[in-house]
Amino acid sequence: MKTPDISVVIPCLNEEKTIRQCIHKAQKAFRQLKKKGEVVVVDNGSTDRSAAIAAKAGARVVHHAVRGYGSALKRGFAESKGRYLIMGDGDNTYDFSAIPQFIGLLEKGAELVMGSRLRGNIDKHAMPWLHRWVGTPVLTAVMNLFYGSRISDTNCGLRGMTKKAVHGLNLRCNGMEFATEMVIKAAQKKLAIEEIPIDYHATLPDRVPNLHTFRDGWRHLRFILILAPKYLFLTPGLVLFFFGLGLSALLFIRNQVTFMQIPLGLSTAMFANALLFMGLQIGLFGIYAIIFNTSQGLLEEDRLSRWINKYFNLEMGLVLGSLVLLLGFVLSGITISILLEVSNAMAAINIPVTKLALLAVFTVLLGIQIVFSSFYLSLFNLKKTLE
Ligand SMILES: Nc1nc2c(ncn2[C@@H]2O[C@H](COP(=O)(O)OP(=O)(O)OP(=O)(O)O)[C@@H](O)[C@H]2O)c(=O)[nH]1
Ligand SMILES: [Mg+2]
Repeated sequence: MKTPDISVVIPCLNEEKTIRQCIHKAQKAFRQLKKKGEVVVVDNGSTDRSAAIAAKAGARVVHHAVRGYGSALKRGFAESKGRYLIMGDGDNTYDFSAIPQFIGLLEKGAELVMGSRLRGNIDKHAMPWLHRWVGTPVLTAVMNLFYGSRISDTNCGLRGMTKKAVHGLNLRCNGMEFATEMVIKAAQKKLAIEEIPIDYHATLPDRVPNLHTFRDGWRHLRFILILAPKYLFLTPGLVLFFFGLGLSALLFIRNQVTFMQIPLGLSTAMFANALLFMGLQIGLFGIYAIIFNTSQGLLEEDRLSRWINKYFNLEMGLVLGSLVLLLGFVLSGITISILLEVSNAMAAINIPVTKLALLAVFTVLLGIQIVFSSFYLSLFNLKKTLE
């Protein structure tokens, strides 16, 4: 028997009312294209008649015990025989009649073809207002900014790809982050990504939605952020560091600095130094995270990560750290000698405003520290997302 050119993979969890229609539309597309195709339905422990209906409609049904959207798709891709793969949901929200357009682009050399609901037609009740105008555009914008993709609907579940490309991506997420992971890795690998506008239909009114706006939106955003240490840690860290350094240097060099007629003194100097310190701290988080990501094979190496892996080693850190410490000791020595000259060494200097400033500065620092540390620590929990 001739092996199929096209494999349509449908992850399926209790879709008995719609799965048949999805399969039929895919088969119609194969006939239209005059190509041999197969529909692989990955049943994820459905408790309804989905599997039996799918088999009767002519699909190859694969049972996969590990739950999750990504888990089902990974299995489906592994089972597929076609050179071109199409993925789409079994709830009849995506229109498989668009398959020929996807195949057309793949034949022209695209490696990943993304559907775009936002550029196509969305049925009146198909997408909640918040997803249409906030969730999807924001997540897509962040993806484009962080990973250099140029797409308009990162969450779209109707996609086409070559089998070769998808196997090279080493996709690991079992949950719905799978959809995001695919775009991140494809963009990083600089695959040829194309996009086509598609229709998006409403689900049946009695279907219980699996997607929870805030919980799932946040799950995607969190995944996008923690895999982008360059933007999450390194950039804010360097901004804080250089701002603190600049301000600190300015206050040190010039005796009288005023900002909007307010003279800047000791409290500002303390704040500037604290920012400098915190900037370094967050920048270091970025470096740890980049080394972690590449060592675990979570992300492809790029110029920055290669540079960091090359220069940031223990010996370099020890030399740099010792030099900074030495500088600190020298500055402390100078400070102590000046203090001894101008005051009684035993007298406590007690300026109330300075105390308050200290409290304020360190409360801010503590806040920043907690936010970035929790992001950093969440990297270690990434295993849960990947299993
Ligand atoms: N959520 C979820 N979907 C699964 C799973 N296994 C297979 N699927 C299928 O994956 C496809 C996408 O799931 P949907 O629940 O439609 O996800 P969605 O379109 O993001 O969200 P809503 O349609 O708004 O609930 C459907 O065909 C599901 O049947 C699973 O374990 N979890
Ligand atoms: Mg759906």
